[in-house]
Amino acid sequence: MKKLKIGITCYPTVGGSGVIATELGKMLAERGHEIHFITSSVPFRLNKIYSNIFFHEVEVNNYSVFQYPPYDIALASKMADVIQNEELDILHVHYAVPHAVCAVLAKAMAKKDVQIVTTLHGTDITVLGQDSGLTQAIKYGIEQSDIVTTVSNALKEQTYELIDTTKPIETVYNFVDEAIFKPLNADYLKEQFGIQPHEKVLIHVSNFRKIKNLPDVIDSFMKVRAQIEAKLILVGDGPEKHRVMEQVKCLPYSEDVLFLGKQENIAELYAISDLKLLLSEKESFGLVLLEAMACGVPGIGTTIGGIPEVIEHGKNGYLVALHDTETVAAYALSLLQDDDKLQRFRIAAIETAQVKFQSEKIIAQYEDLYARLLGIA
Ligand code: GMT
Repeated sequence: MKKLKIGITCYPTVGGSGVIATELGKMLAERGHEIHFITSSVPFRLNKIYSNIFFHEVEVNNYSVFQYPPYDIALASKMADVIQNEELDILHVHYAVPHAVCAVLAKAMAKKDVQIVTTLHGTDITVLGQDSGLTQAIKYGIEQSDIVTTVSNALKEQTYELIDTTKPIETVYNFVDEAIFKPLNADYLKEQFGIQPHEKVLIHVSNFRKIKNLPDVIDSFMKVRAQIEAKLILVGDGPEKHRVMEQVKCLPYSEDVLFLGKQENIAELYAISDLKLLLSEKESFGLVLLEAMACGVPGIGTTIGGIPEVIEHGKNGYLVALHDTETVAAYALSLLQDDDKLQRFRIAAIETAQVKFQSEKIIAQYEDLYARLLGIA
């Protein structure tokens, strides 16, 4: 395929959408495309030097005349500069607001025929889409984009439910870097965390927002722990963390819940884990589930949003109704008390990650979509 100049804008801090945007940029660069990240800081997963990846920092000066720093205008202005100076073919933005709206404004400012691709990740629709103060902007960003994608079919349907639009939307699933998320041996970590070799390990990774439903994760674990020796590893930080810590303090087996805070080498933590819990109230995809699966850790997730597109019930994990912690515990025990079954689920999880969500296949889907837009298909 012809090598393209592609601009990428995302939230560069920790979060699934930023991870996907960054990994996409890295993998496109490995295929020879020239990538220009236009973000407020270097994306956190951009941890390697590439000669064909460039970073354009969006700087917002907080002049006293402004009541609020004008980030969106600064971003649009920087995008317009990059479109013009670098002669971008594609500007791929992640999130409808503000990024798609900024891209549309930037294209008008730059007076260039750059093609805008917008990927919706979930929170921008399922949370922001319910905010009447933003609906018009989200609809505008979606409709003015040249192509819109969602990370699951469920998110596509939710977008049509919440945003009154007939814009065609395509599903392009998330993926992981298989070179990082793969089965590893990290038994030494078990010892460091004081986990006995025979103890089973459950893991939850999130940004501890309310929608991640941590109380059910704790409750499910306590039910499991009442039956078998196990530990729960909680990775991440966020608004609900303090409340969750307080909740755990008052429970039996509180010493079996380990709060690890934010961690970078999550694959090593998956290497010592047997089961992943993601019991969210809202989840457009659940990238953390896929990361775990790629490392050989099956998951139990709620029948919410895109989770049923990642977990195949009874094969690579289990699906449960929201707040049904009895069933979560029953399924967890059925796996953790049967090594052969757990092994079958582990293998199936790896296979799902490697086949259905294979990165090469997904990157090729994005390339096809760019080629279609540029008429070079
Ligand atoms: O889950 C979060 O709170 C972070 C959020 C984001 O915007 O980065 O994640 C969303 O995008 C991820 C990547 O596509 C998805 O895997 C998550 O499911 C999605 N989160 C929600 O829908 C709540």
